[in-house]
Amino acid sequence: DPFVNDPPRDSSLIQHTEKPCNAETPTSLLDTFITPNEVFYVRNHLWVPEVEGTTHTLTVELPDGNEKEYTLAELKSKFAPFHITATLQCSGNRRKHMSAGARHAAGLQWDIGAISNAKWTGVRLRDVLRDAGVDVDARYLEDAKHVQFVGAEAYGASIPIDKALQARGDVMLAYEMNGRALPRDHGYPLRVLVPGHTAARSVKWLEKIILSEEESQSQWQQRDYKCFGPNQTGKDLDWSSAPAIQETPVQSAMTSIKEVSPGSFDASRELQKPGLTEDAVQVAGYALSGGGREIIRVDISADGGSTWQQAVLLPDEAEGQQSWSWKRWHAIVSRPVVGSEMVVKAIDDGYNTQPESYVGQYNFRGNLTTAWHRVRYPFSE
Ligand code: MTE
Ligand code: MO
Repeated sequence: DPFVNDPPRDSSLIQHTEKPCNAETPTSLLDTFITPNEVFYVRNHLWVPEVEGTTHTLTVELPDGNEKEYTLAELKSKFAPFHITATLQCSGNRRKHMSAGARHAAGLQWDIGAISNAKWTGVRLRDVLRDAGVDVDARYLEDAKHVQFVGAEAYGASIPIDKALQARGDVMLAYEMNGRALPRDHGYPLRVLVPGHTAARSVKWLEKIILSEEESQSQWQQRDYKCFGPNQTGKDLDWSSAPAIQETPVQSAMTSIKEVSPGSFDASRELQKPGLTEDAVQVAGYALSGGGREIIRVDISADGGSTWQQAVLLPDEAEGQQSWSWKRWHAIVSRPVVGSEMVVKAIDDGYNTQPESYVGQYNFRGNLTTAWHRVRYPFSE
C-alpha cells in the first residue's frame, strides 16, 4: 500500500477519495481570506511521497542537457525570498454543478471547495533559472519554450516559458505556506506556485525542472486538464487538438446566505450594518479570475437572474505584483426582492464574466466549470 505513509488529515475536510486523498474545504470554512493550512483543500493524484527536507535537492536541466543542482538550504540562502497571497483552484472546482446543470461530467464531483487561499513564501523561479545559466531577459530563447516540473511521486506538468520568466509573473519555488513549512499534503518541502494558472501546474514535492522545446508529456498536461466542445467525448478524440489549461477564467461562488437583522454583526467580514433598518438576507462568497486579472465587480440576483444588485468587495490585503488572490464579497438583499433563487456572477478587469448556464459550457472532463452559481432560497422551498 503506497499510501500507508500519507499524513493524517483534519476531520473537517470533506473527503471524496481517501487513496489518493482528494478532500475539499467545507463551505463553512471558505469564508476566511486566508485558508488555514489544516483545511486547505487537498488534490493528490497519487500517494504523498516521503521527501527529506534537509537533504532534498532540486535539479534544473537546461536545453543543452547541462544540469544544475540546488539543495533546499542553498535555494534559501542564495536567492531573495518573497511573498505572494495566491489562490489555488482545481480545474474541477464546482464540477458537481456542471453534472447537475447539464449532464454527468467525468471526475471527482467537487462542490465549491476545491479552492483555497494562502500566503506563500519562496524564491523566484526566474532568479533560479538565471543562476542556472538561462538568459532570462532574452527576447527569444532557442530550444526553451516550456518549463516542465517533475514531482517526487511521478506527477508532472509544465508552463510556457513566458510565464516562468516574466518579471511580474511571480512564479515561485515555495517552501512556506502561511508562515510555516509546507505541510506534507501541500508539497513538503518544495513546490512550484504558478499564480493565476490552474492549480494543476503548481507541482508539489518538486524534484526537477526541465527547460524544453516541448510541454510535459504527462497525462496531466496532454489529456486530463483540457476543455473540449460540449458535443465532444473521449471516443475518437484527438487530445492534441486542444491546448492544456493554463490561465483560468472568472469564477465565483456563494459561501453563505443568512438572515440578518439591524443588530447583527458579522465578525468574519468585520461587517457592521449601520444602514440596516429592517431584517434582510446577507449573501457572501468568493470571486477570482486567472492571469493576474482583478475582480472588479460582483453581481447578485435574488430572483434567479431577473434583477441584480452589486456586492461589496472586501478590502483584504494581498501580496504580489498582480491579482493572484480571491476577493471576498458580501451583499445585503432586501426581503421584498428575495425570490426563490440566489445567483452570483463576477466580472474581471478584462470585462470577462461567467456563462449563464452549463449547457453550452459542458465539457466531458468537467473542467473550468464556472457558470453562474445558483442556490435555491429560501432553503426550505
Ligand atoms: N503535484 C503533484 N506532485 N502531485 C499532484 O497530484 N496535483 C495538482 C497540483 N500539483 C498534484 C500536484 C492538482 S490537480 C492540484 S488542483 C493542486 O496540486 C492541488 O494542490 P493542493 O493539494 O496543495 O491544494
Ligand atoms: Mo486539480
